[in-house]
Amino acid sequence: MPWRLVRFAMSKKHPEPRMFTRHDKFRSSYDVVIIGAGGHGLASAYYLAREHGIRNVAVLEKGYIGGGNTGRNTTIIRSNYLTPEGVQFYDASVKLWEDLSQDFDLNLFYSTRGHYTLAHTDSAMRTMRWRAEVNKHFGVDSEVVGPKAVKQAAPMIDLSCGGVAPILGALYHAPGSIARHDAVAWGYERGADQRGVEIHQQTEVLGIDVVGGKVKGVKTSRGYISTNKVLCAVAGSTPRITDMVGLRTPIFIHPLQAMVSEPLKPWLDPILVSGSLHVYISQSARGELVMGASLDPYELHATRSTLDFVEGLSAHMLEMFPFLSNAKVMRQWAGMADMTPDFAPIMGKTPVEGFYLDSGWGTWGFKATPVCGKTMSYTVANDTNHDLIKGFTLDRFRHYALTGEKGAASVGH
Ligand code: FAD
Ligand code: PYC
Repeated sequence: MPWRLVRFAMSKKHPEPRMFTRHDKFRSSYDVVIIGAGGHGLASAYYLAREHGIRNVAVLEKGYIGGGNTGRNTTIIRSNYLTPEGVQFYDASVKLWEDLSQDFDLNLFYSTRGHYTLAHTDSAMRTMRWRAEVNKHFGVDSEVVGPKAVKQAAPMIDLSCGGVAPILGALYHAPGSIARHDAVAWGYERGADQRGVEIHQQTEVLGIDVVGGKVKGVKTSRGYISTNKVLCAVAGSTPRITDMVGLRTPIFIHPLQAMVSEPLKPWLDPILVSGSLHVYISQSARGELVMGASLDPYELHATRSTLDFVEGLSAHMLEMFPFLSNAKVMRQWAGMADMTPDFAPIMGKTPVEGFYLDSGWGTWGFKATPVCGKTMSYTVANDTNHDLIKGFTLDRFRHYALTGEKGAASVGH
């Protein structure tokens, strides 16, 4: 048994170093208050401190670190989007992911697997070609491949999908990866904490003080905080916060569910997504099959999971992989996804001075965690939208200048 473990077990004098500091009181004011200790809020705090020298920052979290969608997602990282704005943004994120474990000195289990978006119809093939061309134009590694290449990458697949929806080809994206999601939150949180940022768990924001169109402070379940800058990073709860400052957005909340199987011997290297069968799958380092489907079709502000979901997903999964018929589902869960009309996020400055949005992350925001931290910290520090988020601002809805990303939203969510 390692000596450190024995010491920890036997003596109160040698406690295990904590990942971050607990603060019992607030400071009287903060330069920036961030609502939400998910990956996005914590990454923004980290880069505010590291790159902009702004350390007088509080991150307020009503639950626990990473307990929102950051700890509920299926960890797919890719940049094979459809719009120029999306491709460039997510590509910048993938580049940051590649060095993040070293950056944190913490193993994120970042694992590049290759990502196949399967096409079962002629129109799906057309969209794959479209995405491949836009991707290549911006230097992103994507190409259309035939069924043979799919079979080579995933030999256990039934290319006819039980005769229901034969696979005609796929968009292959070599950089497609997965990572350990909790560790991402912990890495950002530890890095922010070491630089003087305060993270307050069990602290719910109940109101935002706006005077003359400017942010003045935040009311919380643990008291009042003065600040002139608030960043809202509360995926799935955004409308509750925007209501506090009288801001309207076109965000609707839908549940997104997922499930994992019991651990199996490694048999699936790549990540596979099928828009027509509404399923996606990867195999984690622990051997579990991580699986998901489309959004639940109803609006719901709750993380309820359903039997219907397990039955539907399993049926389609067996069309692709009939040999899994005896595999057991180990657990299932749901998250609340804040959906926008064009399937792109809503980021940046708002008409309320000092109130910034990192929202509309729907079903696709885990992969964006590092680039959100970079771009939102810049935007908050300089009170100017970062160039990379200019296609994602709230006022695009006023001007009907949408950033239509639905064709790249994984399972055709
Ligand atoms: P969160 O991690 O949700 O953090 C927001 C935090 O705000 C929460 O911890 C919450 O408790 C807190 N909060 C809310 N209200 C308040 C308040 N009033 N006061 C204080 N704190 C508050 N994306 C991908 O890129 N790839 C995927 O494979 C993928 N799969 C997904 C699968 C599922 C099942 C789900 C649900 C989502 C998936 N996503 C995926 C989307 C991704 O998880 C999210 O977009 C991303 O995690 C959002 O991160 P965040 O930090 O903005 O939000
Ligand atoms: O954005 O790739 C993605 C994704 C997969 C599942 C949910 N989101």
